[in-house]
Amino acid sequence: MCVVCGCSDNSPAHARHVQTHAGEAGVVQVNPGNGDLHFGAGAARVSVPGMSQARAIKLETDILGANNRVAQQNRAHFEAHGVTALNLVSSPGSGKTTLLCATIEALKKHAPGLRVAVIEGDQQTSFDADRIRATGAPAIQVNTGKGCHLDAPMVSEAFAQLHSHDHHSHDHHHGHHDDGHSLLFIENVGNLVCPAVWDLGEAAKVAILSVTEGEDKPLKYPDMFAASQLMVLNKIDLLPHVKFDVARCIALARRVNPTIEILQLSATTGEGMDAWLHWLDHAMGAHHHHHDEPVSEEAALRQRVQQLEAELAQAQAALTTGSAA
Ligand SMILES: Nc1nc2c(ncn2[C@@H]2O[C@H](COP(=O)(O)OP(=O)(O)OP(=O)(O)O)[C@@H](O)[C@H]2O)c(=O)[nH]1
Ligand SMILES: [Zn+2]
Ligand SMILES: [Zn+2]
Ligand SMILES: [Zn+2]
Repeated sequence: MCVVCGCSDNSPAHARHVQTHAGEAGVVQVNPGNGDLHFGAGAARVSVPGMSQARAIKLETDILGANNRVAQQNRAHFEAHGVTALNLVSSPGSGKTTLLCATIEALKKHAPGLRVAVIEGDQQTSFDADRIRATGAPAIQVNTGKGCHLDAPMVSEAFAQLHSHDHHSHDHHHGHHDDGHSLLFIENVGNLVCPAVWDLGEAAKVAILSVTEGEDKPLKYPDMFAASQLMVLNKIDLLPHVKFDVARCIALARRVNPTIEILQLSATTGEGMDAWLHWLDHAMGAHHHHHDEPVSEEAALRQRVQQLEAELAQAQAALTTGSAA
């Protein structure tokens, strides 16, 4: 996990090795059957050369604690401005920016008054922010350099930039007023590992998985799918050309996170976009809800359907992948 990588203040000359001395047992676990190694089996769930498990835990707790305090401030700030923030996480190239551009275009028709802004995280370049700005929506690029994820202070700064571009005389000592409801998409750095543990103050994490990546990703990178409220299965237009078992992917995602919601779509053909727009509408909450049926009844039904789907998926997973666990 990146929280503690490269932060060792101990001697780096200490090579990573099987540490069996007192207090350090279990940094690497060896499978006696085949020699496979597990470096995340210790208490810190990560191995860092030259660093004890206790120190790794302490460092991670301190760093994430500092991050989480800013994340809470972001959450309050978003709330005060009527902003629903969504944190889009995925491997590089799953189609996050393509989906965002398509979403912004679709929202121009479906919700013409709705304000949508984007914070784009990448190590280098402003390509993604440029793609968003080309749609007419405001975007701020955040380059992380060597960093492999966005953190809450970065999002705080980027939101302030959006703000000052949005209302020219935004005075940050203002009593926060309700500016009407708006959507803020935060596209995280393409990385299926560490963005899972960094709270940015978002309302929900949305994991994008494309069908070219393989259906086993939810089990291989469980933290991300456990942390996400929704999995968007993207590039379904490519299903005829790749070996990808959608049902198995869904079962594996539900094994990691039994309540995860799942949508299948193609950001390039537009298939499945309506369900995604509907999901966004729900994410924005009651303010913006325009259904005829009572919200509570529909929500209860959706929950029941999800529950049943999860049970079914678990049963299927037990049948089809039980031997691969
Ligand atoms: N066939 C197909 N291609 C897609 C779809 N969505 C995105 N792509 C393609 O996938 C590639 C990567 O798309 P991006 O939108 O740049 O992916 P990203 O997740 O934003 O990438 P990073 O920001 O670098 O992590 C591009 O060539 C897109 O045209 C889709 O639904 N179907
Ligand atoms: Zn992108
Ligand atoms: Zn990281
Ligand atoms: Zn403000």
